[in-house]
Amino acid sequence: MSMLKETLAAKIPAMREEIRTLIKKHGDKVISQVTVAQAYGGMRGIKCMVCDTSLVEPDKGLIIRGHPIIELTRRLPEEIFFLLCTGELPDDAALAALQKSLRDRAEVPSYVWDVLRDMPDDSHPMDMLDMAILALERESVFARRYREGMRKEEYWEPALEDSLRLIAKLPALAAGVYRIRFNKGELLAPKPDLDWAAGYATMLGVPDPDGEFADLMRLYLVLHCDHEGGNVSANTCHIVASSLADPFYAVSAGLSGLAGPLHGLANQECLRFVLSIKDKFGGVPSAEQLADHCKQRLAGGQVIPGYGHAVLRVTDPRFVAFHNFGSKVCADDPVFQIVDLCYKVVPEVLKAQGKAKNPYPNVDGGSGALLYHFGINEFSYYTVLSAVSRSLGMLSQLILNRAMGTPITRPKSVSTEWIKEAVTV
Ligand code: NMX
Ligand code: MLT
Repeated sequence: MSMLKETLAAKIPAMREEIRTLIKKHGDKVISQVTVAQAYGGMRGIKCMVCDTSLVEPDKGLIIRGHPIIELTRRLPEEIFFLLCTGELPDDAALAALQKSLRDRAEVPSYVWDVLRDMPDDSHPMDMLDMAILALERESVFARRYREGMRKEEYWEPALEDSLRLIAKLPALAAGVYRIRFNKGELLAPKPDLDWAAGYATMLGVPDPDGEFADLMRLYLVLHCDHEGGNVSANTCHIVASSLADPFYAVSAGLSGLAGPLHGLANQECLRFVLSIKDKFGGVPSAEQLADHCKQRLAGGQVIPGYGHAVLRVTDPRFVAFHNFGSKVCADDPVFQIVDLCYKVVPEVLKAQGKAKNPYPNVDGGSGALLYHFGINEFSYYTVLSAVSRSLGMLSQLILNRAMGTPITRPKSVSTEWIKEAVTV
């Protein structure tokens, strides 16, 4: 087993003790309060859950274990998974051990391919990925060990094993979804000598003579990995796993949340929006034309995909990282140029409308243009790429929650009648 397990095993007793002491000494201290508007408004801003893997600062963006995301863009996703789980970046030996653990678990059972091939031709790629993960649930070591009667302190170990099994298979599963759904021919064999993201790039079958597509995949899988605990997918995964449903069930549930257009599906919607602009104006419009187009869209009651955020109040650093990549590899591509023009125009349009609390681009504002540049023009596939990455965050949060003995989630709901009475006393 990898040094990841040993590192976690060494840290978990102190982490448990720290939390036990905190609750014992300060369990009755208030850290947040809830207003009526928050109870009706998506619980925005209420501090009522703990996530140690990462933090989203409204004015800074994603910070993973103390590292701003923009400083991690040259790392491999496997390194980020180690960091999310343990708070440390792996050294060369720990990275190699983790990569070997993934390679050893990468084979996808043939029944999963049968399930995917039997699905209707027009299935959304996210349906297919979800279905594949659910089909794999029968492989869960956590579920088996639970049935056999494992001790609570041991929960994190099979949770880690299931997580490694799932992460190991995700590149092949996701690439298989692409090739089956879009009739790309035979499945391509994984190359064992490649890192996780480059292996995925190869299995997709995208021509990549100079390795730029593999670089994009590494960046993509790092940037989408985690966004603290309250976003829809992480929160959903957390709640489902709190019932001790195993990691396959929990990740599949989280990814169903990611498939919503206000969350992970925004990247497909965003490219659809950018391409519709290209079609309408026969290329890159003027700034004035683009502003008018956006105003019309807002007047029609539609959102501008790829802009706004529930927590961030600045340009998402993940957008900046994608934009920097695009400026290097495809500055002349008109699709990227429209993304670039949106970056200059849309914030002013949203500010003038005065509704969105954050008028700046989020992670999905530009990534689709880069995938399109490399020939992945089936944009219903884009959320699958985010899903592969986001599984790293969901699973690291899950492993830590099982290690800390986090109980089943069960907040109290109240009725509108109850609120009316509460506010009139
Ligand atoms: N375009 C138009 N209107 C917007 C936008 C936008 N991009 N963002 C927010 N608003 C509106 C929002 O619909 C709401 O309107 P109303 O009062 O009529 O309901 C108002 O502004 C206030 O919303 P906020 O409090 O600023 O945003 P909220 O926290 O509720 O939602 C998002 C956050 C991300 C769901 C929202 O900004 C949005 O719908 N953005 C477009 C979709 C998108 O890009 N989602 C991807 C997010 C990133 N991800 O990976 O998940
Ligand atoms: C995310 O990456 O999950 C999104 O930015 C949404 C969020 O954080 O709420």
